[in-house]
Amino acid sequence: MLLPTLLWSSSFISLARAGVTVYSQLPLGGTATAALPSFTAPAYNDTVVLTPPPVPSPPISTNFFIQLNSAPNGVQGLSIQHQGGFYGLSIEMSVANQVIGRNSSAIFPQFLNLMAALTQRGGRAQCRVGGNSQESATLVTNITDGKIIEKQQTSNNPTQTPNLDYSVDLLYMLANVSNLVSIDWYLGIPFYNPEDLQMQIAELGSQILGDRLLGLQVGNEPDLYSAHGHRSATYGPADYVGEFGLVVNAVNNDNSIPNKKLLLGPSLSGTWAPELLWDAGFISDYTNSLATLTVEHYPSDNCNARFGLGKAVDPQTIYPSYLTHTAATSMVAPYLNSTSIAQANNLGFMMFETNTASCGGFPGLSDSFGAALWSVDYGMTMACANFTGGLIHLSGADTYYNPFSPPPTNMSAIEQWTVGPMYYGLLVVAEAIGSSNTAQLIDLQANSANAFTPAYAIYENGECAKLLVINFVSDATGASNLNVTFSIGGGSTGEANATPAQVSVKYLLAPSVAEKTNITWAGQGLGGVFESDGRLQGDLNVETVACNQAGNTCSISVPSPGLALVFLTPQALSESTPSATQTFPTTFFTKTQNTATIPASVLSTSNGHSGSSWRLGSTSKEQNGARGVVIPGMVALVAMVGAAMTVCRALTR
Ligand SMILES: *[C@@H]1O[C@H](CO)[C@@H](O)[C@H](O)[C@H]1NC(C)=O
Ligand SMILES: *[C@@H]1O[C@H](CO)[C@@H](O)[C@H](O)[C@H]1NC(C)=O
Ligand SMILES: *[C@@H]1O[C@H](CO)[C@@H](O)[C@H](O)[C@H]1NC(C)=O
Ligand SMILES: *[C@@H]1O[C@H](CO)[C@@H](O)[C@H](O)[C@H]1NC(C)=O
Ligand SMILES: *[C@@H]1O[C@H](CO)[C@@H](O)[C@H](O)[C@H]1NC(C)=O
Ligand SMILES: *[C@@H]1O[C@H](CO)[C@@H](O)[C@H](O)[C@H]1NC(C)=O
Ligand SMILES: *[C@@H]1O[C@H](CO)[C@@H](O)[C@H](O)[C@H]1NC(C)=O
Ligand SMILES: *[C@@H]1O[C@H](CO)[C@@H](O)[C@H](O)[C@H]1NC(C)=O
Ligand SMILES: CC(=O)N[C@H]1CO[C@H](CO)[C@@H](O)[C@@H]1O
Repeated sequence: MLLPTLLWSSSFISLARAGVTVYSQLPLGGTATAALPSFTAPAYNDTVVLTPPPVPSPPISTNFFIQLNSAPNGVQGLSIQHQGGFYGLSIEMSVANQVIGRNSSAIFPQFLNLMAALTQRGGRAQCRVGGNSQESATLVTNITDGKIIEKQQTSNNPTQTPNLDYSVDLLYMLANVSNLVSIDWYLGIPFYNPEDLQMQIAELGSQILGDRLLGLQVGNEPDLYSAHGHRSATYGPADYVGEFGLVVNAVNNDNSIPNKKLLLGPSLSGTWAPELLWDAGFISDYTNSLATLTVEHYPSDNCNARFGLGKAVDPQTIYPSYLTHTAATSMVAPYLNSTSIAQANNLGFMMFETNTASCGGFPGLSDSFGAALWSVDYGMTMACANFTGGLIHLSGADTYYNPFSPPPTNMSAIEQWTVGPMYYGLLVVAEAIGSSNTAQLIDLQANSANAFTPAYAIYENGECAKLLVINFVSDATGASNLNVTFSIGGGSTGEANATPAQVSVKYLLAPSVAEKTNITWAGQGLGGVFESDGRLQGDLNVETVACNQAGNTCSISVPSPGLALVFLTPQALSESTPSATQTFPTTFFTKTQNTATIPASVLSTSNGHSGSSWRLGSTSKEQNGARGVVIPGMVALVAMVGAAMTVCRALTR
């Protein structure tokens, strides 16, 4: 096997190691004994709690009926069949060494545990390593101290995007992860300078990840390139289509990239309508090169609070808009034409990067139980609308929306990870869509399409397998708890009665939508700030509900707030309920000092920016503000990398 020369040189240079990391052995679940050091709190330690929206007045109807077909055949508008792992993660490339592992042989067991919980339910998981930081990422042979990733101070860069250096060991790390947990990966080709393409990540990614590499993104939010100063003011959809062709040619002429159908685009943020790209020939020109069509979108942004950009948004004021089904349907509506165009062209269509709000999310909102309900409703709505996947973005410790966060590097000897509400959304959707690769969904328009009580049916292997009901109303009195009665077959379906004698129900629960840490899924949780080793804790609680088989009905309750996933067959329950937890032991923790900091202004282009007001502010480069402000958490990790060993073994594989 011929490998690029870079591989060889990296192996030599990394032989020069620097001993800067000290390890100590701690027992699994070891607890802190020392006082916490005091410094600016990371976002996940922010104690801001919002006030839940008032109970709707007039009150919603809490008793309603759902008629289900027993087989998919009779169901109008059922979605395409979905693969397991529909809902995955988009990991900002610059934090991969804080979230996934330090290098190919020091993978964080907490990450593996968290991902294993998803793959045990969904059969596999999809992860993207990329974002704005991929756009200027350079494969280098010699990062100081053998780190796999290093961010450069970029005071000379007019758009203040971090230059990211990475070593090939980053890719070996991803391959090693996939050997332990069933994760498929997406990477991105740097695209700020299409005349001087850097194809190493495509070449090495293909060689090292093989079939585990699902796609290579070409351009992250190109509809913002002009506003962010990466292209001229006149840059438009046709220009992007033309530039995309340069990558198509490069791939087609590159023997190191055997799969020629791996490219992803156009990854629009919502500034250009996708139709502009379809009309410019994007799909017809590149059908043989495209793996999947992609878009990226956030419903709002917190850029004003974070960077003084755009309009100020008060989290409390917009909180209610997240807590209805309309949030999901309005996010998905602009793409309905495109998911159908994708289907007609035998292409997937993914929401490639999304979360509650760009610029780090909103305190008290993005890290609340309400965000977990929002994310389930959003994921299910995308699946109903024939998206083929959605990736929830995860970035540095300064963001409120992370599904999970490692502790600050200099505290990790004594602290555990923090799991946010968004992670529970991933868990629930992993179970709802399951691992059969046959799941077809329908939005039931339940309760006369009441926006506070969306419900979905999930058909698998030719039968009605699951029912999911969300109650967005936060009402501690219990007066808004739902009593949902359903029938399978019979009634208007023309099918034989098919309601089973009993069903199993798992609940996603918290005392209020504003709750931040006391969240449980089927009785199990991942604790609060610094409390998780990535494994669900507590006893599994699956409720069995007896149905009225003679009357062909079944009634389940759904607390306010809360969510019920009803398993209509024993197979559906066992498919989504791992009998044993796959566990990766926590064998070591770092004890390093933070060694590098980057300005807040750099973060302003590296946290997934596509909120509506972002474009306005970013046109003025000087407003990108606050140079030199230190953000704890967004730091480069110090580690020793011995890529030489890895490379030699890879060569003999
Ligand atoms: C951890 O890092 C922060 C930010 O760099 C610093 O203020 C704090 O003193 C450090 N704590 C320890 C225990 O080193
Ligand atoms: C987290 O918050 C608690 C309570 O506000 C505070 O005591 C602690 O120092 C904070 N920890 C960090 C790492 O910010
Ligand atoms: C990662 O891969 C390298 C070789 O490719 C191997 O030496 C190392 O043990 C692997 N680590 C894990 C955790 O699998
Ligand atoms: C869907 O997109 C195609 C291609 O751009 C366009 O011709 C058509 O008018 C669009 N249809 C709707 C309903 O927007
Ligand atoms: C999804 O695709 C299926 C199969 O083509 C179709 O019947 C259904 O109407 C589509 N749903 C939406 C919302 O476009
Ligand atoms: C739920 O609704 C069903 C059907 O209307 C009814 O028989 C049952 O008593 C109700 N349960 C509760 C707890 O109100
Ligand atoms: C946690 O939430 C549950 C409801 O989901 C509630 O019964 C319990 O009392 C709460 N525990 C604490 C410590 O607040
Ligand atoms: C990875 O990092 C660990 C801890 O820093 C170190 O012991 C190990 O040698 C490194 N492995 C490689 C392959 O670089
Ligand atoms: C010391 C050393 O070898 N530095 C080199 C590191 O790599 C860059 C390019 O990747 C070179 O420019 C440096 O000279």
